[in-house]
Amino acid sequence: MTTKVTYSIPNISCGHCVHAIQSEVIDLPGVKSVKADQVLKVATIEFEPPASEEKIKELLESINYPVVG
Ligand SMILES: [Cu+2]
Repeated sequence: MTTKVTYSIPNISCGHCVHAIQSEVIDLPGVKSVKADQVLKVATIEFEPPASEEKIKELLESINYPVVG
């Protein structure tokens, strides 16, 4: 089952952030798509196991883009 979640990531400030998030998160096993938006400061991520919300949040925090909310 694929899950699609939009995360609020206030640290997104420019195109570099968008690229960094998209290229890092897509490498997580189970992640199907990643679309970050520098205006809305969100990332919409589609994933299935073994990826999980917890693993995605841990990864984002480790690259200095913590999820808020
Ligand atoms: Cu940036």
